[in-house]
Amino acid sequence: MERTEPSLAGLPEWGRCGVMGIVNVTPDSFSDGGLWLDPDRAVTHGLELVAQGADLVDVGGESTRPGAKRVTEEEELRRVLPVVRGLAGQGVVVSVDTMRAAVAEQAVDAGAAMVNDVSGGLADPNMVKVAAETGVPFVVMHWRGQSASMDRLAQYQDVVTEVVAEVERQLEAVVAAGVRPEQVVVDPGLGFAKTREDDWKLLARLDAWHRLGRPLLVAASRKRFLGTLLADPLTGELRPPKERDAASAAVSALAAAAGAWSVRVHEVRPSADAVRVEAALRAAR
Ligand code: PMM
Repeated sequence: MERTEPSLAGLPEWGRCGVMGIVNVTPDSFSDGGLWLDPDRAVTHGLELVAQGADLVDVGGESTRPGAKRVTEEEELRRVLPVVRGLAGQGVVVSVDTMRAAVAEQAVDAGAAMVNDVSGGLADPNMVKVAAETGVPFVVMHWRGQSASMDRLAQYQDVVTEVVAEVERQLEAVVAAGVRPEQVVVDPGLGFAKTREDDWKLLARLDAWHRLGRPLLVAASRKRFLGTLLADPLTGELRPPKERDAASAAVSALAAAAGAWSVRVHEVRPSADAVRVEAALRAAR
């Protein structure tokens, strides 16, 4: 498939699908909750991810797993800012994973180069203004509502068409509110108001995003649809999150082949290798 590489304000070009490593500074994220709550450990982990081949590191202080309760803004800032500052201070390209305008703004002041808002500007009325004013790349992910209720919102006639159209509308809305189109990254939001079948259908049709003309971020890492796919055939028990990394890397290779701008993963090395394999194949054509 044709590789569309629209320019993305202020970020380096990798010449292949990028790898975004995840540092969740949370006690309750579904696969790594509690591991990186201490800021020094979180910074060390982020640097390890870069050493393993991450092109950028996504720092988040609030879990968005289905059913998760929201943390206060104060607590989110306390978790995220020292880690953003520590990593950016060492030259790492940092993205901040937040739905709050104040967190995004202060994280950019602390050195973040990108804002990853899983609500695409819908959760906080001030977010789009902050995205416009800071001018950094801004992720518009497909989102239908907060984690506490999102599983009920997974109702589609034709999931691919509807998800792309809803993101396109939000892309138009953020641009109308002052965000430059070159800032925007789009994301199907796998697992957010999606059934397992919806996630597979979206992955099967990543080409449907090309018409938006914006870089595509794919975040499948360790998600439940992979746990279900790899469930124990005897007991039906889901494969635990940390044992979904080979499948996550397989998705990375396929997403790269479908022209994704970047994949977002917990375990970086296998996906960093996978996107390099895909780039070598592409170059040999
Ligand atoms: N998923 C999670 C968190 N942040 N950001 C983007 N852009 N896209 C996603 O699909 C996404 C995200 C949930 O996964 P985690 O708890 O493992 O970080």
